[in-house]
Amino acid sequence: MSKQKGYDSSSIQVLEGLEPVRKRPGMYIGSTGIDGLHHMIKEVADNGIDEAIAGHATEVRVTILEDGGIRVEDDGRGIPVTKHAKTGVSTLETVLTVLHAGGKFDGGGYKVSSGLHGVGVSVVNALSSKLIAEVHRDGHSYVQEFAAGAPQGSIKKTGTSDKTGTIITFWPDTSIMADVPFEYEWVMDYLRHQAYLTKGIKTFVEDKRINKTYSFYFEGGIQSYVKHLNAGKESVEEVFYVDKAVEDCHVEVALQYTETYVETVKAFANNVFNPDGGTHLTGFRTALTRVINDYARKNSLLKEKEDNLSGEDVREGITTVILVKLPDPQFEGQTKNKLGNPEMRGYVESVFAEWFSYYLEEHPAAAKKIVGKALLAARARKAARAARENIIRKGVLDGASMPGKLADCSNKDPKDSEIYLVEGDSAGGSAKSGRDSKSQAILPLRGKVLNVERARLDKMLANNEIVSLIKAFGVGIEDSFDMSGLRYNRIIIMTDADVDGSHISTLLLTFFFRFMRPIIEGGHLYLAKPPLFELVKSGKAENTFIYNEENLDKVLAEKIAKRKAEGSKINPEDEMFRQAGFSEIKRYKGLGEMNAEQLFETTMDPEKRVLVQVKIEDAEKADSIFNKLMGSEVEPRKNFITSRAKFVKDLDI
Ligand code: 0RA
Repeated sequence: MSKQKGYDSSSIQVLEGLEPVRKRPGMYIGSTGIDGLHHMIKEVADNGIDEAIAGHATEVRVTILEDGGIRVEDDGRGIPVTKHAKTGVSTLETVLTVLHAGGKFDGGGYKVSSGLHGVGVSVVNALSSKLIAEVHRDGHSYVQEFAAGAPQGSIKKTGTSDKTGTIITFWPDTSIMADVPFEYEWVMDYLRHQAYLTKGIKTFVEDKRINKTYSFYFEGGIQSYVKHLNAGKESVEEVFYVDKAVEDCHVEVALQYTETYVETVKAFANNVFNPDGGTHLTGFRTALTRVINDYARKNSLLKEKEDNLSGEDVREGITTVILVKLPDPQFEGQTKNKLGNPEMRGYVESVFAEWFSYYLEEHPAAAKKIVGKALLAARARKAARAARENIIRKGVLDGASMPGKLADCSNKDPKDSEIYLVEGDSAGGSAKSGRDSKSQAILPLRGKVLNVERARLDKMLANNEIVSLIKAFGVGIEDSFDMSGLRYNRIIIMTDADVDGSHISTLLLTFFFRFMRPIIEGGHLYLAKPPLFELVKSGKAENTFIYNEENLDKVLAEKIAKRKAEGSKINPEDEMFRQAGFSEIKRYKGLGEMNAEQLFETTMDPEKRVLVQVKIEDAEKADSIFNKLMGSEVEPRKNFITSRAKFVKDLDI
C-alpha cells in the first residue's frame, strides 16, 4: 500500500479497518474464486438496484472491460461527497473504506442487504488493486481513486455535470482473487433477475472482450418472471398478480398454474433470493390451501364427505414468485437462506388470501380449472400411493434383489465404488469386459429411458429401466428416499456423443433432477466424456485422444508449431493432422466403435478419463431447460435444441 503525502491519521485507521478483508477474503465474499469475483460485481451493483427500489434510479449498467476490470454505473442520486459526520472524510470515502458503511443512512426506502454476506462496497475496494469512483451530483462530477482499499489522494471535483449517479470501476487484486475471467452469462443472469424484481428498472450488460451487449426491462416485474419460468409449459390460466403495502412493508405475489406436476416457487426479501423460503412462503402456502378449499366447498366442487385438498394438491403445477420488502429483514438458518421475520407470515397470508379469493370469485372459469386440477392431483396422489404400497409389498424396490443386468463391482464400500450407466447393450458389453471390476459397476440401459417429466410415480415404477436404477443405487424413491443407502460414490452417465446420446443423458438428468436431487447436490453425478477423435501415430507410439471439438484445432496447431521449431519438414499442402505428425485421424461416433480396452482407456480409466460433474448451479436454469426439453410444448423444445448444438456442455445443470 503506497503512502500518500498529506494524508491524515483517519485514513490509516480506515486502512486498518479493511485489513481483515484482505487477510480473510473468504469470510467477506465467500470465496476468492469465480464465485467471489461475481460477488464483487453484485456487491457494487446491488447499491444501484437499491437506488432504483427507492425510486431514485432507472438504470444499472455493468461493463466487463477488456483488461479484467468491471465498471458498474447507475443513475441514482450519487454517493454523497460532503463530509461524513462520524468519519470526518467524505461519505464517498467512508462508503468505500469503512466496513458495513455501504448502506443508506437517510432512512428512506428499503435497505437491501445483498445476499449471503451483504458487506458493502468497501469489501470490493479492499479486494481491488485499483478502484475508481466517479460521482455525478449537485451539478458537478467528482472522482477518487483507491489502491488495495487505500485512497490515492482525496476526492477531486472534475467539472460540471447535469446528471446524477455513481460509476465504480474496479480491478480485482490478482494477488488475492483468482486470475480468471468474469462470466458474461453470470452477469446476464444476475441483471435479468434484478430487472424482474424491480419494476421499471432497465439493466444493461456490456462485454468489451467480445463486443456483446444486452439489456433487460420487464414491464410486468415478477409477473414477467413467472411467465419466464413457465416458458415451455402449457398454462392453465393467466398470471395472477397482487402488489400491496402493509404497515411499513410491501407484499408482491405472482402465480400461474401450468399443466405439469411440479411446483416452482421463488421467494425473495428485498430482492435477496431465499432458497429455503421462510415466513413469507409459509404465509403464502397457508393462504393458498385455505382459499382454494373455501372456494371449492362454497361452490360444491368439493363434496361434503370429501376430504379437504392438501397443500401438495393445490400446489401441483403452480409457479409462484413472492417478493416482500421490509425495513429490517432477519435471515435464519446456517446459510441465512430463510426469511425469519414473524410479521411477514401474517402480512403475506392476509394480502394474498384477500386478493386471491377475490380473483377466484371474479374469474369463475379460471377458478373451476384450478380447483379441477387440484382435485385431479388429489386423486392421482391416492392412486400413486396405492401403486407404491403395492410395489413395496411386492418388494420390487428391495435392495436385496439387484437388477439382472447389473454387473456389480466386487467392492462393497460405496466410498470406493462407482457405477456406469451405459447406453445400449453393446457398449454395455464392452464396458463390462473393460472395467475394473473391483470398483466399477456397469448397468446397461436399453433404448430410451422413460421421460419422467410427463409421468407420475405409479407409471414410473412400472418402467423396468427406472426400477433398475432405483434398485441399483439403493436409495429408494420419494417417501422412502434415503441417501444413506447410496451404494456408489460416483454415478456416471456414459452415452454416445451424438443426438440420441444427448437425449438419453437428458432423460436421465431429468430423472435425477426431479426425483434424486440430493445425488446431484452431493456431487455424486457425472457425465463421462468419450473422445470425439483419435489422432493416430504410426508405429507403436501413443495416440492422442481429443474430447472436444475446439481442442482439435488447438492440439494440431500446437503440434505443428512444435515440429516447426524442431526443424521438421512440413508440407503446407498436407492435411492438418499430417502436418502435425499423425498418420491418421479417426472420428468416433459412438461408444460401440471402441473395443473393451479402448473404451476403458479413453473413457473409464480413472487415471485418464474426463468426467464432467453435474452441478445444480442454477436450479432455475435447469428447471427451465428441462421444461423446454421435456415438457409437453413442442415449439420451445425445438427452438432450444436447434439453438444449442453443443448441448451437453451447455446443460451444466
Ligand atoms: C450513501 C447514501 C446515499 C446514497 C448512497 C450511499 C449510494 C451508494 C451507491 C453505491 C453505488 N451507487 C450508489 N448510489 C448511492 C443517499 C444519498 C442522498 O441522500 O442523496
